[in-house]
Amino acid sequence: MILESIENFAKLFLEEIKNPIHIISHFDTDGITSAAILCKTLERLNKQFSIKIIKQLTQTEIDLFPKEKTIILLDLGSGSIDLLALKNKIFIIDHHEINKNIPFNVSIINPHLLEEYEELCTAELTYLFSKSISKENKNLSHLAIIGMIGDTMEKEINKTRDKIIKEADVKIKCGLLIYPSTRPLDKTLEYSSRPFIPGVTGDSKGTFELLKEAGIEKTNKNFKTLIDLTEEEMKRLTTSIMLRLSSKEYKDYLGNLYLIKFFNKIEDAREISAIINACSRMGKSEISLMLCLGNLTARKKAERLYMKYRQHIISGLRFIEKNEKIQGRDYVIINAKDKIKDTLIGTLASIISFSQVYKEGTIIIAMAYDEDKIKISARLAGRNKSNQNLKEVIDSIACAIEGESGGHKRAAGCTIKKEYEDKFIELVKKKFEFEVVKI
Ligand SMILES: [Mn+2]
Repeated sequence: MILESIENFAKLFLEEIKNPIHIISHFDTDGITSAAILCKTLERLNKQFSIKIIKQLTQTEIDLFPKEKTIILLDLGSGSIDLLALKNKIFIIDHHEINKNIPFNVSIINPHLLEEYEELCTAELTYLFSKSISKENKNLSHLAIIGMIGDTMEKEINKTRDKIIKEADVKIKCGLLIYPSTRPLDKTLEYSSRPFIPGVTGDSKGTFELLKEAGIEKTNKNFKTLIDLTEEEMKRLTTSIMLRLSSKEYKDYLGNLYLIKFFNKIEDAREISAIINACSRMGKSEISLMLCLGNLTARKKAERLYMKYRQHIISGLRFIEKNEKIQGRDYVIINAKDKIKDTLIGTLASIISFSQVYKEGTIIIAMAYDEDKIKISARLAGRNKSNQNLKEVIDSIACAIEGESGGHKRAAGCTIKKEYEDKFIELVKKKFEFEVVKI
């Protein structure tokens, strides 16, 4: 089903290929890996193209489409499909929800439009597209895996995904989802914040005790990495860590590690995904793209950026901790203004929602400036208990002040104009104080 529509889509695309091509892709891991697959595919067809990586497909971006080129959108476009009735021929590969009125100038691959829905990310779809153009592109499958991990889809393995995993020669290792899995274990455990392991995180003595208890010893100068552990060692380590976590918690940290070949080394796909994501969020998507294309200089730059990114996250958390917040009974508003990058505010809100700073069910609203706009992220603290639907809340507030919003029940966000900063805060307060009265 899906392969058939991808083949038709590829046929249409190849007919257009004499025209100059402009790729526009989303800046997260899925978007970047998709763009890398398409770049390689076009390169192998000896086809010239231009490319732009963006945070969001806004009307301003659409107005900037080069008029004479064929456009291909990756991991974008479904949400704004009604704005795309243009003179350009537009191709879209995407997996976000979509209404069914597709303009005449648009050809699209989106699993939601198929009779039989199968969950696939854009990198996987782009890979299937690329492979239908040439079998030679099979060696791009590892990029599809990184994209899939980036969109956290590894818990659901469907038929098509299973095939891609096999083609990518992924080694799947069952065990602990502690991270990074390719660094010596003592460091990995000591710096582990998700999960926070009592007596181990931030405690080097405690870390050595745990490793001793699990019977893991130094080989040569260093401890083994998580991915190098034997099955037996993994079992013992898992037991020792589980004993220190609550039962509710530990289920989240058991799962599959996806080991792929990247730059001729075995790597944890999550780690590569985190590096790509970090570069983009630091405003350097071109480096994440070059990294996916196998560029060595980009790899070095990317590692440095990744370190810098983690420092930004830590200082962002510190900033939030130290500065004044607007605190209601069931919500907290963190207005970071220009002190935190707009591309990091969502990640920070997520980290805070997972920590135990706010009681279960508290609504965390974090705001940061993005030029003349404000990026807002909303998260629910704790795990799964609250019935609050954040998307509905944010949609209704954004709608009242000409904002653009999106997301789902537990994590939502919007962008508003800066002039509505106070108005937004006022609306949030009104909304929740009203709800308290209602109860
Ligand atoms: Mn995606």
